[in-house]
Amino acid sequence: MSDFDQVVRGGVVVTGADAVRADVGIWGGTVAAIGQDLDTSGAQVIDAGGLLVMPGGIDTHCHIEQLEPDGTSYEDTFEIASAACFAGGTTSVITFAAQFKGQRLGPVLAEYHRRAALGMVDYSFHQIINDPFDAVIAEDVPEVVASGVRSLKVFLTYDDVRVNDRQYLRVLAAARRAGALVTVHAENYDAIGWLTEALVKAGMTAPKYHPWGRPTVVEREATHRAIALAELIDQPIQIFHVSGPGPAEEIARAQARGLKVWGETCPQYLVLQAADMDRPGFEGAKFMCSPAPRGKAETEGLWEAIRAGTIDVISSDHSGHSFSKEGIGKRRFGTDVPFTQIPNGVPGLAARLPIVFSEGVSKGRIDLQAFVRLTATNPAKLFGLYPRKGTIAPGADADLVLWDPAKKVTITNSLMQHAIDYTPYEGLDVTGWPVATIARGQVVMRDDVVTAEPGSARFLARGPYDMIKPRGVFPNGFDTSAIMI
Ligand code: DUC
Ligand code: ZN
Ligand code: ZN
Repeated sequence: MSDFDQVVRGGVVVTGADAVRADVGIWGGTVAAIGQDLDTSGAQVIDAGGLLVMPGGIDTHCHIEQLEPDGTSYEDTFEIASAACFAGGTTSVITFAAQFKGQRLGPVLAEYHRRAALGMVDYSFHQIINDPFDAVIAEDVPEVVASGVRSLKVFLTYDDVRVNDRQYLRVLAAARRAGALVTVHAENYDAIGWLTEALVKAGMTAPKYHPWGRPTVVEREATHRAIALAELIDQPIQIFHVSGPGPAEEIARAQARGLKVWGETCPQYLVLQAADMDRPGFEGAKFMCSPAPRGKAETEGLWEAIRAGTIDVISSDHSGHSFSKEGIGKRRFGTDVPFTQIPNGVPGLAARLPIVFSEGVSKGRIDLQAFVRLTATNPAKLFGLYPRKGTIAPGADADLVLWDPAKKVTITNSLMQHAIDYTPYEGLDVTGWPVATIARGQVVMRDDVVTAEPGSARFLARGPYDMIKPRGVFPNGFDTSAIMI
């Protein structure tokens, strides 16, 4: 009788470091052994012949069932989003708990826990801080972090949710005291406001003008400022959704100086372009996200930054806004509106791994191990999930994706398995596709059919870890985070 419940047999096991032909033995939902010709007697055998066996993807930036200030929410429920994740080979997410003005964090987080527990994909949260008033900073942030939500998120732009520089400093200091990472949406609020007002006054209001209102320079400036202020507090940060080499250079310079600054990008910046928004009528709204997709040269520059390690995580920034449904999603405020009133964001939970694999590995830009690092291992390490998640090793959760590297697929919305009525990647040809997804030892997707039980999701509490410890270096030698201001 073998020591395993299941054996994934005959695949090429790929981790962030290696690619070896081996079997993976699973017992009780965790990896028990990796080896040649494991004993399969009495175990369920999952044939991986001709396939890659990789860690399930970890998507550390996705907006699932996120509430809006008016009480409505992004369209995918956790249940549907879980199906989309499994369809695309992703087995863990870090999504958002969004605070709005005047709210204490405890009840906000509790509501997101209630919703996420109804899904199937393992989850954690970034706590969005929109209103860092005294009780939030002094009491709520330490409580939220102690409960296992070890990352905060701030927006430096957007009317309803942004923090100003002084508020950002407050959040950085609170994170430093509590031992949390801060993630940042970095675009310059006033510059975008200025440009947008000019565009609207000039009658340039179609979706194609969205990128005109937020060119690279506004992202570059905010990235530089976000890093400089983090340096002042000595607080580690990750810059979200880097759209091109301009902001990536700011990150590279900070990293070269030894600062704890990391960069993330998303598939939309690897395959979409500003020109996609230049379509007749309202069609361009399908591609509107912020920062805006740029051009082909920026895409190649991004790959350079990825290969250099400046950008070491690729997440989806999945945002559930349908295109054709009246009164919601992209049409929330109608279609006869300036681009300023079209909700930002594109869906991408299921498309993330196939696009990164196809554009990266199949086109020869990165190797298999880099693919695993970018989509699973590095996000797990940066956000305190490693080695339980993000690798294939004895003791790790048996979260696996069985991948056919040669399968050619044309992306179409039904394959995405989300609640959104379109994908911005419709018609994109990819090489490489997930054949099966295994979450904690259960086969939850095979041949595009998802079979997971709603309510099987688990919260991933994240304790302290070394990677995000501050350096103890201050520009003026004075640790202001030690003082509650
Ligand atoms: N940009 C964001 O900052 N959030 C959601 C979607 C988007 O495009
Ligand atoms: Zn953002
Ligand atoms: Zn986002």
